[in-house]
Amino acid sequence: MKTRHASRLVCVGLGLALAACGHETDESELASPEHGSNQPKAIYLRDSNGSPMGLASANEVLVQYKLDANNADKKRVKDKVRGSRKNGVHSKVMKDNGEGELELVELPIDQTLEAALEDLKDDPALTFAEPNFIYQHTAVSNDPFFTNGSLFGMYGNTSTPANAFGSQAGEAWTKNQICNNGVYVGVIDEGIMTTHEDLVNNIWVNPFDPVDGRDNDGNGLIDDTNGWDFAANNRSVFDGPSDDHGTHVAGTIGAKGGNGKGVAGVCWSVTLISAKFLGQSGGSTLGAIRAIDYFTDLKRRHGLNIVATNNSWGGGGFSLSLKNAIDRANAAGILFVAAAGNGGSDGISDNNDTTPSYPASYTSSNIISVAALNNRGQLASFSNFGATSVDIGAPGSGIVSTVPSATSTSAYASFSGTSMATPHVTGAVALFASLNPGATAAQIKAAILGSAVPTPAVTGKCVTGGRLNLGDF
Ligand SMILES: [Ca+2]
Ligand SMILES: [Ca+2]
Ligand SMILES: [Ca+2]
Ligand SMILES: [Ca+2]
Repeated sequence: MKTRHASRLVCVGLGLALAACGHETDESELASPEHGSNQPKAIYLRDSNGSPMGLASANEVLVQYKLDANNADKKRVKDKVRGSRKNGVHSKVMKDNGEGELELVELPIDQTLEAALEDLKDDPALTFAEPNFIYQHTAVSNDPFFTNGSLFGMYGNTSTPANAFGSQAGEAWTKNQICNNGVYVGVIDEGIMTTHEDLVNNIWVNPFDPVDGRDNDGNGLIDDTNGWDFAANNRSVFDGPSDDHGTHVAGTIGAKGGNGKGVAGVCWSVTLISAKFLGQSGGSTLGAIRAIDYFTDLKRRHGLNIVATNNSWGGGGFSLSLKNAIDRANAAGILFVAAAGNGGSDGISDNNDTTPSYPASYTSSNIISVAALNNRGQLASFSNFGATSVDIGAPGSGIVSTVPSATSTSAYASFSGTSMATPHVTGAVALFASLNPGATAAQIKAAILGSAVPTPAVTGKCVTGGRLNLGDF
């Protein structure tokens, strides 16, 4: 049976691959019991005025005992928050200064940091209790493609280098507003080069299905370690240099920043999961649906904090089954960030209001449809637009990111396309989710669209009439 085909939105200059293939696979049963949720390792704290304080360990609290606190006091303090001793320090200088022990208390998984601090604040044995903040070495990119002026998509008005038409990521970083690896993003695309030097630290390793030839987590996929290849129906999500588009997209979302190598993605720390469904000749509706449902299942059964999927692909006509899959993701609180499209067969901007481009043009409320702007804030010549059907503009022309070389070593390349604009927005979703752990998908989408900077090139050409601005989260 032939299925409808989706083509990747490839880079301008490389041509649009509109190719057919029909990988048929059995739908797997998704019937295992729910597992416990994965608690983020870090949360972003704000003070009572809403001002940013920074990242802190989500499951730890520091308690400063008074000098005369005894063991019974210390037990009472920990029992109050059902915590356990993890570490402590009582140095000579502390004693000489009349201070008791400073103890690091680990909280149980169902105890929030905020509640623990509230419970401890008036304890008579304590001078104070406070978060165990997480410090980064620096949040200024030292990545060569950032510092040499090649990475305009990450720049802001006041970053160094600067470009007002960038996503403003560089400004967020200098405020220490950075992502954390307790936030997960699905990349529905070609595969990702999981061993790339600038990605390897942010690639998901499935804790629910160890490599043993068995489908331990019961999702029908044996040893889906880094995700799954729904095109070839196997566990290798990276199959060589042809997985360049997926690897490029992944780098814009989450290439490691501040490591002195290559590029910096919007999110220096985030967990990337690959759902490969585009092979060398494209992908199919069935593959896309299986990829989308893969993430919905991971979130529903395991509680993985998957906030968005990145969808830099398009093609085909209206598919109810594909829309249904997007709606299932919506019900699980997963945003679907989608490329507006690259102008169809002639590569010249189309109006999606009159000529829909799927999946971006589905009406599902979790979709954010993204147009591409160049480094002068102009709509890219190929970029689709739509006053009601496209949401926002983002950098998508001359975007440098991670790719495999011809011999599958780590490399970098410049691509253009709404495919490249989309992951800037997906990265912004992950950043906002990192900074606001309780935010719903609808709240995250509203924040992304609400922060857009009015931009003449897209006035009346997208819902926000503006471009991505993640510098004011
Ligand atoms: Ca599995
Ligand atoms: Ca296994
Ligand atoms: Ca494969
Ligand atoms: Ca880097």
